Amino acid sequence: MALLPILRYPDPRLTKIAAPVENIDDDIRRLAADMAETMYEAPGIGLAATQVNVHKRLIVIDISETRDELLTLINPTIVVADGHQVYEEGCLSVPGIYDKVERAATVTVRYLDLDGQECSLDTDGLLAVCVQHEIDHLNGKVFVDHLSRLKQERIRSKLAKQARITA
Ligand code: K1U
Ligand code: ZN
Repeated sequence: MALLPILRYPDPRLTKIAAPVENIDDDIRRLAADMAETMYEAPGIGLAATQVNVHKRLIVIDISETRDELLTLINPTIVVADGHQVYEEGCLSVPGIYDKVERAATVTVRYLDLDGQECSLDTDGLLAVCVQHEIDHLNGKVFVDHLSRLKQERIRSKLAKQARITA
């Protein structure tokens, strides 16, 4: 397995729309394993393939405290979304920035697992937030895009300053 580099906002590659996975083969299984390792090491509770510069519709999530409830979702689609919730989100591509985002309170997501089986997940709370956050990545959107223009500008300049310091 391998740790993969994570793209940082405002890298334009984070705005690409990911293509559906056509074949669940060993390459996809290896990518999923590498993404899980990268998410656990970061550490994070989710990761989308877009964030590691692979533009395929694949996400990994583990919101458990024990870090042993890995979900791998291929070609995830939200088929039902209901209600509203506000959660303070972070993002491995936007390090050190946290802000409140409003999203659906409950979602039903359909996806394929690593065996190509069709699955459906009804979820709420943090898992629903995380699923929506990761599917946003596959659609070229980061949580910052949900914030005001002023906040987006402040975040861009803060991250640019950090990048200059660490260069
Ligand atoms: O997609 C990502 O960048 C991962 C992101 C997922 C996420 C967090 C919060 C709300 C919605 C989606 C993260 O994992 S940021 C790091 C984080 O939240 C965390 C890290 C370690 C332990 C617990 C949480
Ligand atoms: Zn993110």
